[in-house]
Amino acid sequence: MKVAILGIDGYIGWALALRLLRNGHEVVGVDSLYTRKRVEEVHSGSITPILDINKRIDEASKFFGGKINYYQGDVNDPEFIYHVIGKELPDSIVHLAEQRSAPYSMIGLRQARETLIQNMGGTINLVYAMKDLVPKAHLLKLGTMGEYGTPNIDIPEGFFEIEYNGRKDTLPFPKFAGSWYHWSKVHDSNNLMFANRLWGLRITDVMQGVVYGTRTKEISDSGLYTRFDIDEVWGTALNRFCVQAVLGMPITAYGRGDQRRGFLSLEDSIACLMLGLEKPAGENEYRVYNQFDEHYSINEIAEFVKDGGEKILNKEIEISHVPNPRLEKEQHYYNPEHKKLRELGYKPARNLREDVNDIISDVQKFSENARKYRDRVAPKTIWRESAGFLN
Ligand code: USQ
Repeated sequence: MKVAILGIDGYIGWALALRLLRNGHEVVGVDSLYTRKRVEEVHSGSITPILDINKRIDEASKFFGGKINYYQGDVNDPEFIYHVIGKELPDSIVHLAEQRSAPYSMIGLRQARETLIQNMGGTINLVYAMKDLVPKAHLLKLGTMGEYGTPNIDIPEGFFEIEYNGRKDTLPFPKFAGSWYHWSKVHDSNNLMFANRLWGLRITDVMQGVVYGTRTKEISDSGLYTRFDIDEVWGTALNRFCVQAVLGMPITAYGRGDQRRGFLSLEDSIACLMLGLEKPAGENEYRVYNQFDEHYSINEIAEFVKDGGEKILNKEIEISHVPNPRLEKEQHYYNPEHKKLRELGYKPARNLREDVNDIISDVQKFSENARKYRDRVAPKTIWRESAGFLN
């Protein structure tokens, strides 16, 4: 299968490229390198060593065989994306080329606009390019569990049956996101649904939970690390907590810490994406997967890191309930369905509690780098103080 990965230089894109190469697929890689630039913009960086894009692609081919045809450019540029899709005619396209940080989108108007315009612009370009050039190809698009928010009822996988004033219908489940970033994904989902109705494009819209970890089988074998961010803008909860433990900083549970999220390891995320590619949406099908392994509260994962970290690091680890910089419920009902991937054959290989130990050992290896960004770890981006045009 020929797979185009848009966003190949990112946390998930890179790990997926290695898996596809190892399994003998043809890989086309596309990236604008904006994540590298935007992480630098907040004076931070990946603590795992990541090579220059061309070098890391050469190394991957040396290690796993195969070749990645790489194109540097912006999915938000229609001419560029038409050129790549028209030249390569991929069987499947994985769209990861979006601004993926909720805090980044909340820094101010410029970042909010960048996020909304970049994300929605890229997706609309892509569906037009697909209908014109590869109408039978399968699109696997990364959305987020955060599109649903935390309603006081069960969350289905995309659609639900509803009865209102005595009449019934099956409708998209209402979305209630909590950042401009998460809303950009909601808008994308709406646009994908419409593109599917218009042209019958085959689409899998993945509502993915928070991904954690440093390793996949390929990364452990090759040492070709994917990026690992730790700062308050680009780092995510469990990864950050492990770094805080190693650096001897208190674990920052925002607010009460009873907010719950779906989590899955990088290894399991790649396994799910591979399954979605190998068992694609059918003709005319738009399907939605809720992609996570288990849900935990922030307090629970903070406790796992404290327990695991105290044993490995042989020191006391503090959990600190800092004022919540975000706009989110800190105590709520949470019961999202996640059956469809399991029905396709997904079996989680990893376990969050055990993975904490691996992440801590890897972070220890790169603790010099982590120390460089120590002053970027504490939360500073406050949702209600997002800067406007006049700031
Ligand atoms: N949190 C803390 N302390 C921290 C960092 C985060 O308590 O130091 C809490 C947040 O308040 C939030 C939860 O952890 O309740 C998750 O925050 P996060 O920063 O780990 O993740 P989030 O901003 O939601 O975004 C991340 C990825 C995004 C992906 C999303 C999946 O950056 O690309 O779409 O996870 S989900 O959260 O399911 O929407």
